Amino acid sequence: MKLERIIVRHLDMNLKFPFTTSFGTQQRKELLLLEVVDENGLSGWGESVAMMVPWYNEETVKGNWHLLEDYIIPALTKQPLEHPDEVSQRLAFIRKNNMAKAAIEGAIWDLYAKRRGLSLARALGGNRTQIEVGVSIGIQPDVQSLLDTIESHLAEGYRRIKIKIMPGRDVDVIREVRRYFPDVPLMADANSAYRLEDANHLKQLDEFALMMIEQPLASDDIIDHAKLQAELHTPICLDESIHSVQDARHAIDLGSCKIINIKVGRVGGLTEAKKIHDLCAGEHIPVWCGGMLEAGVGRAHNVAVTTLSNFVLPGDTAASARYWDEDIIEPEVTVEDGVITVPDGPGIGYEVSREKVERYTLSSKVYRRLQ
Ligand code: OSB
Ligand code: MG
Repeated sequence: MKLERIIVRHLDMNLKFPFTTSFGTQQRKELLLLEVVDENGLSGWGESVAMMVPWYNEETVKGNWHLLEDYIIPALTKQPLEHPDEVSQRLAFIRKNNMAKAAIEGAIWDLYAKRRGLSLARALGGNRTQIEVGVSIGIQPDVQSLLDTIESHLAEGYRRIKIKIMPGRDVDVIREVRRYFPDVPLMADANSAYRLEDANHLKQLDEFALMMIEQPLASDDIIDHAKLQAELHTPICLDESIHSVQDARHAIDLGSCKIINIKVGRVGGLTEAKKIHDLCAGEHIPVWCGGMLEAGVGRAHNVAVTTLSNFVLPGDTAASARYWDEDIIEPEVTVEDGVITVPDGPGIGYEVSREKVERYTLSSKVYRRLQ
């Protein structure tokens, strides 16, 4: 596989709703869309999930572009690639910057699958034809709007509800949610809003039979999470803290979590995501696929990875129409009765609409292979 051309596009899209977490509110979504073109003119697509502001991790949209232009693209166009697994090896000299690496690795995986006439799900070794999904609901202005939002998503068929929590918007809110929805599969995501000193406060959550609490403590911590897990009945799920299969092993060994949220961008790509998946399968740690408010290309990658067998809990991959008036892929990702039917066409299995991409593109740049 020779990468003849790589096109980086900077898109600006409008979310249908303001999304509020313990770190802030976002209404617009800027993202980098990556297209890699091989010697036969075939294209593979990837999406960077870095945010505009380094709230979730240290990466940003602009920072990703710098890494891609100055280090990542030159390293990958130097010599042909046989397999997408080589991408992470070739980029190992770059510390972290996992979302920038994952964006182009995803495009190369898509291209690789298309060259073989395989769906990306199959190329990864996945075998599900349908995946179960839930929805992640941001912090709402008041409890009534939260209850209304939950009700409408349940009516749409979503299989589990995740709500964002933060100090002052936690135990009382979840008590109200449980009063109205006593049996709904429910979980809470704190995005690192608490400290170990809050353990007694967080123990109050044990009475609500939550499926899990996601990333209660610091975004780089696995030590205090182990101490907290020893005090809580509610399973802890790690999101922000897991950047690699090594991190996953450490967290499992320490007892820092009972569940892992796999985000392809956070761990540097599909190859590493698969390694974490396989490790967790062997350790009887269930995994699920997180979300970063992806546009269609990133969403399609999430659908494909979720077909691996140890993705046993519903993920955050909601329908395109939940986020966007108009997504950039055709057809859009749709959810029926809480389930997405995995496309079986080559690669990601959704067509990228160049016309729609054009509409959201702020700027773009073409990089050519050095002869
Ligand atoms: O912590 O899972 C998170 C969105 C942006 C950054 C971090 C997170 C999220 C979500 C949204 O929870 C999931 C989605 O609907 O894409
Ligand atoms: Mg999270």
